[in-house]
Amino acid sequence: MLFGNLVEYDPALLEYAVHPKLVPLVEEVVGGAVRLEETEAIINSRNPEAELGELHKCRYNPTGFHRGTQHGWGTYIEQNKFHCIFVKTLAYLTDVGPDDGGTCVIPGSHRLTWNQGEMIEAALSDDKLIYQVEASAGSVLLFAEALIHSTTAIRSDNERVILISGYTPPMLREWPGNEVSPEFIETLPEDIRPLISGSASWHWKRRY
Ligand SMILES: O=C(O)CCC(=O)C(=O)O
Repeated sequence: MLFGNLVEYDPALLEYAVHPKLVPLVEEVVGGAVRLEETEAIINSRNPEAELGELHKCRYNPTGFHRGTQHGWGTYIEQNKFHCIFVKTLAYLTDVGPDDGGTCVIPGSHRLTWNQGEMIEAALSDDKLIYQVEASAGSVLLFAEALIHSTTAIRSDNERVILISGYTPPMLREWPGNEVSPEFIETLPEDIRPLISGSASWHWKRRY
């Protein structure tokens, strides 16, 4: 079950998305000030129609590798540091063990300009090219969206709950469907407002 555009729904969700411990880490990867471009939550559990035996045949069961940007135009290197203009944070609200559908990623894909389909095909035929996240409830995964990643089929009886926040530089647009109402933005304290509304200005406050 996927819930989208959540930031107006509950103050706790806003508080998390703009958390002062989280945002500087995101800014470090993006390379400057950021705005929130999407918020989502996913609650998932094992597909009752999936054969458990089939799910155990593979070490990992990614259900749709993808990425939101790619190395070469969505990333840059500055002062020997890798940056990406689209960063996600995934907060795991439940413990996620090896059978609980932790996010699968293709390590290193965020720095490759190779064909995405070929990288996914290679990873699906050699599980050494895949890493599956395991986490305790409360952990946050932060990654560049140039990294190829996927939701993973659950093999256990556990439900998995995650909160997703995406960030970009302030002059970029929100993901379609994640528009935040001007009335809500009006209610926000001055310091938080640009994080939610973005900015029309191309004067980007950099980390350097
Ligand atoms: O469900 C997951 O673990 C990954 C979510 C995802 O693919 C995304 O946020 O783009």
